[in-house]
Amino acid sequence: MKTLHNPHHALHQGREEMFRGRMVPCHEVPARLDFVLTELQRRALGPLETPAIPQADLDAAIARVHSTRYTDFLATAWDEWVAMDPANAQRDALPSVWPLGNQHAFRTDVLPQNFAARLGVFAYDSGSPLMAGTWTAARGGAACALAAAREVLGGAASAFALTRPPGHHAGPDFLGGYCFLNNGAIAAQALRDGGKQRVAVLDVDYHHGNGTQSIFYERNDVLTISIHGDPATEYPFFIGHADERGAAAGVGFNLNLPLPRGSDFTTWRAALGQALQAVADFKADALVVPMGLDTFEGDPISGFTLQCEDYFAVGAALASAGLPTVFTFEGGYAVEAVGVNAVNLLYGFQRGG
Ligand code: SP5
Ligand code: ZN
Repeated sequence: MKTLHNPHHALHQGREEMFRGRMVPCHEVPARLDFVLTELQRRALGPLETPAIPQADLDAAIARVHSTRYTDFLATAWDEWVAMDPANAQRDALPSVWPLGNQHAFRTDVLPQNFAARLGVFAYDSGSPLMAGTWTAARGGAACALAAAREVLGGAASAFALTRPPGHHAGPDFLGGYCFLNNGAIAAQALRDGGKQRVAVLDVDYHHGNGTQSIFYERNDVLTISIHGDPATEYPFFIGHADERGAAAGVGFNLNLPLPRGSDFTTWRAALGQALQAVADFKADALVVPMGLDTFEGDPISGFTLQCEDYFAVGAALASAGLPTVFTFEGGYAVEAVGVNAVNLLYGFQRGG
């Protein structure tokens, strides 16, 4: 399996995130990717490359899943943050005011001139700091996702987009959950545009893949599935319940499998079986796996109890779908273990189901 990794990832390096009224060190750190890369080298899973994608192709692929209003905002966000106050150059940008949902009569059709307010229109939490290199890093990640999709379209059995910041919480026009551009959605759409008729996205991160769900919610050509901590107690809290089945043409093409905090691998694996049955029923011809490793017992912000060895079985089960597969790198915050866990999963996949 070829890995496409993002040479710009470390340009995104948040200092602190807001947690319950105070600032705490960021969990989503550059070392996460470095541990995966080192482990990939050590165990020789396959070639390691950086993507070679023309800028115009990249822009087009991003525009297939994100609104221009949102990407225009991201492209200039840092400069506008600093323009508010030169002292802002020393601090990451975080929102502190939000319009809530439209049912509250707060308007988002008219963008405020005040940048901090505009940030609140496009961000749904205060845990996802944005800095000078965020846009470059996020674009570099989208290029990995597109390059991985092209690998598979070119006939490869699988490819891995190893990038951060992660993507699965980013929606058509919003950031959050450490995510800015939805790499898994970009890969899924690129697979569709490259000729795959039915693409399944099976999100195995601890947290619900709300961004991906939102992007494809009204579509029947992309099946979105997520196995995650029950939003009743777990982030992102306001979405990810089992009764969200899709809308309009997409009714029946979204499947949420929330599990209680504390669930072990036996429980998790049963949900994976259900997810794979849905992929088979859908008759998908390609698969995208937003691969979070925050289901690991040692994860500092999550609540499942998977062990390092369990990831081999996860990979093997995913391989049993028998589909060309793109993996993206999502969460996983037990930094020293994330490389081993990621490569165990990919090895399990490569060995076959
Ligand atoms: C991609 C991904 O896994 N995003 C997860 C975003 C979770 N954001 C909220 C996490 C709250 C962390 N709480 C910190 C506790 C410090 N002791
Ligand atoms: Zn996560």
